[in-house]
Amino acid sequence: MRVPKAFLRKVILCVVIIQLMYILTSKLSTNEKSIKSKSSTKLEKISLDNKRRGDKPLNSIYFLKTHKTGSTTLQSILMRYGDTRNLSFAFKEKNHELGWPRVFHKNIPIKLKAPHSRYDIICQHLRHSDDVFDVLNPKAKVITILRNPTYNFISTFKYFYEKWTKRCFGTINIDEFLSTMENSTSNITVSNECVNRQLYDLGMRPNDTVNVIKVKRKIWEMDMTFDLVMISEYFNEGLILLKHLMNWSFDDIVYISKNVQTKKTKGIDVTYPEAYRKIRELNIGDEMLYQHYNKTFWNMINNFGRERMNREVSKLNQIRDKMKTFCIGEVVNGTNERLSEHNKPTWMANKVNAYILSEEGKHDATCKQLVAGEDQYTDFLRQKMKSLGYI
Ligand SMILES: *[C@@H]1O[C@H](CO)[C@@H](O)[C@H](O)[C@H]1NC(C)=O
Ligand SMILES: *[C@@H]1O[C@H](CO)[C@@H](O)[C@H](O)[C@H]1NC(C)=O
Ligand SMILES: *[C@@H]1O[C@H](CO)[C@@H](O)[C@H](O)[C@H]1NC(C)=O
Ligand SMILES: *[C@@H]1O[C@H](CO)[C@@H](O)[C@H](O)[C@H]1NC(C)=O
Ligand SMILES: *[C@@H]1O[C@H](CO)[C@@H](O)[C@H](O)[C@H]1NC(C)=O
Ligand SMILES: *[C@@H]1O[C@H](CO)[C@@H](O)[C@H](O)[C@H]1NC(C)=O
Ligand SMILES: CC(=O)N[C@H]1CO[C@H](CO)[C@@H](O)[C@@H]1O
Repeated sequence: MRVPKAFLRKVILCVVIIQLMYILTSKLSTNEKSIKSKSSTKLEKISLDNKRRGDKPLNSIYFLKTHKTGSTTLQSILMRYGDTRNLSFAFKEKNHELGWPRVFHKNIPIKLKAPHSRYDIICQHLRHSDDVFDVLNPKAKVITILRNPTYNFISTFKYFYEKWTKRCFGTINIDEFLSTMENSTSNITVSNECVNRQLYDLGMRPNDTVNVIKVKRKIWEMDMTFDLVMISEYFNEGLILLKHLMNWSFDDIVYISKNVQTKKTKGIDVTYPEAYRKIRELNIGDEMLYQHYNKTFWNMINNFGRERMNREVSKLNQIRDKMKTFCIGEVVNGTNERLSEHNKPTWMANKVNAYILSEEGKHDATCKQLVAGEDQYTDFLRQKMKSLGYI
């Protein structure tokens, strides 16, 4: 049987193409695998049963504090932990951040006096750079927290400086913004530093946060650096993982929510589906980041055991309920005159809630620590570090 030449050529071409594709994809997938196995080393190394470190709780931690993610609540847990144990913190002489929005530089925090040289805890707002590791206790665990980028965006829009919102979006009214986005056909271009704010806090330049390749590289670097990336939507589960990472107790992770907006960003406004699609697109870098770490997070929970997690979360909730009943008299608007100085919100007070302590709570050190405002607690700890001779 004679086979036409043209047909043979086609068959050969096909075979060659298929082989090429096979080689390419297998190469790609091994590449991916090697990146994966490499990148998961740090996150998988976490020993959630604390045998290898000799049962001692760990006292050093770097928390990269992202904006509008529930990070103030987590920060207050770390400040209380360090306060109770006289640990050292990285602070500036004044202010309550570490140079944000400038990228972190090791000369920004106040130097420690000998024999201390490296900070036990870094948990103030900063824009990440690896300089952090030059001044941090080398044994420190490294954590951060991320939130669904769409809610993070809306929350930032509503909460941040009006000047910033106006510069970025031309209006400070979220409804006006959404309704304009909804039917506008032109491409949305938002100027620098207006979107992908989580990657921005993580140290990326604004232009790079929309570059898919660079975002992937950033995620890969983070996989090598971070011991735990918490997810705001599963805050309590994250705390349980933190507790095990650090070998801390339930009492160490009890908290009272901080800086919660009185009009919380809970869901999306269904009037503007198209606008929300565009917001998601604009925050593509943060979206990739979030999807990746949501997966990692749930892998960690599966390794930990779902049942075990549920048990621990409900125990945490029981302890929190008890603590709240004991400590809190009343939840009020942040501008309420009856708030005492040490727990008055100093930032956007009219937009967040605050707590008035119960009679017993007013005389209890832990209750006072639990509700202390971010700025006041920072001032207090800085003063204490001076009196302990750390700085
Ligand atoms: C912390 O420092 C204070 C003041 O020196 C001291 O009274 C207290 O015992 C210290 N606490 C711990 C846990 O070391
Ligand atoms: C957008 O356009 C649709 C269809 O023309 C219209 O029904 C809708 O009201 C518009 N939405 C806004 C927010 O202007
Ligand atoms: C939107 O951007 C795309 C890609 O950059 C471009 O091809 C398209 O023409 C733009 N559309 C408008 C209406 O500007
Ligand atoms: C970032 O992007 C904007 C808009 O595309 C451009 O004007 C600006 O020069 C870029 N900045 C840097 C540092 O690349
Ligand atoms: C995060 O992961 C969980 C578990 O896989 C999933 O149920 C949830 O929908 C994810 N969340 C988002 C926003 O993707
Ligand atoms: C909180 O109080 C301020 C000032 O009294 C007021 O403008 C604001 O609307 C109040 N917020 C809420 C949620 O009640
Ligand atoms: C505070 C705390 O969680 N301590 C634990 C540290 O790890 C050992 C060994 O797993 C436990 O027995 C402690 O309870």
